[in-house]
Amino acid sequence: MKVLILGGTTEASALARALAEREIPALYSYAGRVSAPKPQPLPTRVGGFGGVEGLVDFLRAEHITHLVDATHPFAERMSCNAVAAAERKDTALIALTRPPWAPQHSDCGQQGDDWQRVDSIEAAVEALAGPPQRVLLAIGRMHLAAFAARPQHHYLLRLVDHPDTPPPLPRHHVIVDRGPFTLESDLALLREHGVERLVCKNAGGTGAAAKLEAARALKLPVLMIDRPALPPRREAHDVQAVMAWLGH
Ligand code: 3Y8
Ligand code: NAP
Repeated sequence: MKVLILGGTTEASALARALAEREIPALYSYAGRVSAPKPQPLPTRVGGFGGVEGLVDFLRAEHITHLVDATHPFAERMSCNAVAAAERKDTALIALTRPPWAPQHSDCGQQGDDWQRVDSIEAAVEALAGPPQRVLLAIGRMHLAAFAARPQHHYLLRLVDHPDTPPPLPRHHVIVDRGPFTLESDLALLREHGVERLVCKNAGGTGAAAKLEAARALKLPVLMIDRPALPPRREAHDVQAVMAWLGH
């Protein structure tokens, strides 16, 4: 058995630890999106494979028997490539993915979450029409340019790395931080910057959920971007289920 983890999430790191502890032969893969990805307890490769073909070649060259797609729910192209490559190479595939977050409804007097759900980054930009607001844009770096269409807002940007070029947003403030985040730090962040609205992706999981708890406490509206639809594949929601699938 030899496992390849397509990583980049809190759950992928937890799986890497579980495999390393049991000394199961495995490799960890990052896309190379950030300057210093978290070190892993497994041999790690960084960078794209070169599409489906490249991934098939890699699976063959490294004698991979089990492919675990533990990428983020918005890593749509990687997940599609994993399904195609696993099919072509007849490699066993499982996705380790987190259930989407759901809004909490009002109970025992506490007001429910105030979510507006949209189905894409572009729809989120559309929804930001209207008078200037102070907006926490917690969607990372790759899709900031789309929000240049709504220059009236003041954007608080949380990025993993300092941007190499200033974001195309006339009014913004950059915070460099990587998760997992805590309720305490996200409450302080929202208060300190007078945030009036959040924009975020429905990542699920625990690493980025603190901002939603903080928004709930401060009764702030959330513009929630639903995750893209992915091709059908076997899915697990926790490390134990993946270990069981691997026969451990
Ligand atoms: C390179 C590798 C771990 C993994 C930690 C999780 C939690 C913190 C929440 C906010 C939201 C965001 C962003 C986010 C989270 C975890 C997890 C998660 C969101 C690292 C990492 C890599 C990346 C890539 C990066 C993206 C960006 C997205 C920032 C490591 C830290 C916004 C997604 O600058 C860039 O180009 C950044 C790009 C893809 C999305 C975007 O569009 O910009 N993640 N994030 C991975 C690679 O190279 O393969 O160093 O750990 C991993 C983590 N990011 O082990 O604890 O599991 O989700 N990452 C989102 O969810 O909206 C931050 O700020 O509240
Ligand atoms: P993506 O758009 O689905 O993938 C684009 C290309 O990046 C893929 O086709 C592949 O290149 C390469 N790639 C992506 N993930 C890879 C991995 N783990 N190992 C090797 N190559 C990878 O992916 P993304 O949204 O840019 O996400 C990149 C990474 O950041 C992933 O590891 C993901 O888990 C992590 N991440 C993403 C988000 C997010 O919001 N998207 C949030 C947290 C973490 P080739 O076609 O050349 O093989």
